[in-house]
Amino acid sequence: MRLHFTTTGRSGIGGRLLGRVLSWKGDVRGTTAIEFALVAPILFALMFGVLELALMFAADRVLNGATASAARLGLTGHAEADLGREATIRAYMDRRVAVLLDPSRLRFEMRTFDGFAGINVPEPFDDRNGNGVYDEGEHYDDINGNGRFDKVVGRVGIGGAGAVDYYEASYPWTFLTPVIGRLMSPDGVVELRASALVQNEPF
Ligand SMILES: [Ca+2]
Ligand SMILES: [Ca+2]
Repeated sequence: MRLHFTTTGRSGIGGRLLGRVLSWKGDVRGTTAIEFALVAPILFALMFGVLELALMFAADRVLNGATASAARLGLTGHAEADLGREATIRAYMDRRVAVLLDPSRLRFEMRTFDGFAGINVPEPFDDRNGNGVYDEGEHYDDINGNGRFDKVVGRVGIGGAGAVDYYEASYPWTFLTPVIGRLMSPDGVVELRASALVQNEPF
């Protein structure tokens, strides 16, 4: 941003102002510093934002991969010594996500069904707008008592041999870069989600 003026006289307030502007024009180093000071915060915010977006997509892949692997571990009936099957799966899940996520903020739930029938049964809800799906604000019966609406109910926990088990993970990814975070969601938090449905082996 360089200022170029041509003038024939510098009388009065306008002239004095013009004189100052012209004297600033001569100091190129100062202008460059001001330009950098103005542009740098935007540039750094963009750089961090792009980095955070890339991290979020990587975290999403980690969450999906971990959930699929946890479900595969679950269907084999494997349990570590001193741990039950469920605790073994939870510990495995925590280890897998820890590369990019904070396991203490991870929500990981397991539900079980006797067979594939009934897996698409949601908690009963009052479909006020008649669109056939649950929408935020519609009343629902919290059958499994977890404080939120579930598209898949089932019994809490995992089942034995031959049972159909459903694994669901979610993680609140919080953006540190305000502008990019606001673009993604009003509060700068994006809920990453992953789920897996498997039938247990006859272990
Ligand atoms: Ca609805
Ligand atoms: Ca519920």
